[in-house]
Amino acid sequence: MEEPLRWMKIQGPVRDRLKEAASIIESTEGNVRVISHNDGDGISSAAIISMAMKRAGKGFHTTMGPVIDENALSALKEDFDLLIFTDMGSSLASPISEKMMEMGKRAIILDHHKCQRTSPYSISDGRGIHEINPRFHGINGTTGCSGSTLSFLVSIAMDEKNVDLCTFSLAGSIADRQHVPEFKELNKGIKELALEDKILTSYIGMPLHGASINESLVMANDPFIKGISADPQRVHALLLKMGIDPEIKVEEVSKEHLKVLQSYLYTYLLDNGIGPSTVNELFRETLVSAEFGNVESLAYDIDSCGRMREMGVGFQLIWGNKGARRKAHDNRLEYRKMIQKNLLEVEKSGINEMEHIQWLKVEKDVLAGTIASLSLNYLFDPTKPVLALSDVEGGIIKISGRGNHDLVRKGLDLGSMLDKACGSSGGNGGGHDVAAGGRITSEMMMAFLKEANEIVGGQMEGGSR
Ligand SMILES: [Mn+2]
Repeated sequence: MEEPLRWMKIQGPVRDRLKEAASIIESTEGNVRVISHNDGDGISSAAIISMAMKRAGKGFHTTMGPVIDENALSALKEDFDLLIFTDMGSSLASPISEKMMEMGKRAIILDHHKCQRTSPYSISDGRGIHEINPRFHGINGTTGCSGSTLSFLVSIAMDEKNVDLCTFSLAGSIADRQHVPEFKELNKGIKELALEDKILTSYIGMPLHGASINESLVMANDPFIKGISADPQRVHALLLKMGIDPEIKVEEVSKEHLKVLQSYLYTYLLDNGIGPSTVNELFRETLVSAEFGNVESLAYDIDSCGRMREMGVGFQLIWGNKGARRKAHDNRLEYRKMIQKNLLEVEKSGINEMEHIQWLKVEKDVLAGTIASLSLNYLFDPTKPVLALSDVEGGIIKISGRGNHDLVRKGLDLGSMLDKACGSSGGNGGGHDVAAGGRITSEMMMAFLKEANEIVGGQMEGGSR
């Protein structure tokens, strides 16, 4: 294959900026400090760029944590010559720039999050920062490019041999849910490169993740198959009835058997009132690595390391450590169990219905977003967005709102709703149309819900306003 960036048709300013980032790294003689986000995309971004530096013989030190703030920035020690931010940095470009000028050092920002500016910071502008963010180049940073995408593209700009890291580029994008309903823009180019180079293979099918076909159905949360998931006896009987040995690996199930099982589940989910677009999204392209298995499964293993605050385990997994791989898989199982326990509780206790929204209380605020989204898609009325409310310290309620693409098409914008409704309850909120969050004080809860209900009603077709 010709030079990968050219092959993927990554040309013009984006290609120039990737190449420039590569040459900044190559020209750095001293230590490189990498600071990345602590989620699945952040861990993958960090592991990819660190591997590229190791292969290039560079000295580096990598940390992963929450998105850095100005305090953490001012506490930076002068123990590096180049600072690289991955999966974060664009929103703090201005203070980072000041800090770099003060220290006389350089920084690279590889970020895909929204920011207020319309053009990137550049070293040639005297800002001390070389910033790459797809949003400055007409590429969708929410769906077409993650932090890992950028880390990977800089890595292959450094050396084409790093093309094997494409698996983790795609895993990072999956962790940021950029694969549903399909890979787009830069992610799509990388997927095609991976298939063309035979690093990955693909088939169309439902996501089934687990050590055995049995485990993959018992532990299924997305989809949560009401009446089947979490019921080992029912799963066992169902598989036997289809002539499938429950203990074999998903990859070992014959094509014919897989077809029988998947068409059964397709019909079952539809018959149980699951929205057709949710069911259709389940039947998507699945990527498989000979070494790392199902790439979506790999992505969730890495992501759950972030959720369990064991980012180093996810990082080591990507670097090929077998023990870390087992530990990451255990982390995922533990996380899946926690989610499933909460889903079963929610299924039992039910949801509070209002005219245009539904809401429930979730004890652990870190699970709220996931529980909101899974309850909407698999447990309750898919035509009303779900708000999950969690009590956190100081009499504060944290809110996670989740919708789906059908609702967004009908006018739902949870980001603007939470901005408004939290704002008039003395709190704050915001985010995307399909997923957003906010905070209010607990005594404002009822007033907030009433206004949230009215705003959503107004946004949706046939609403009350
Ligand atoms: Mn990200």
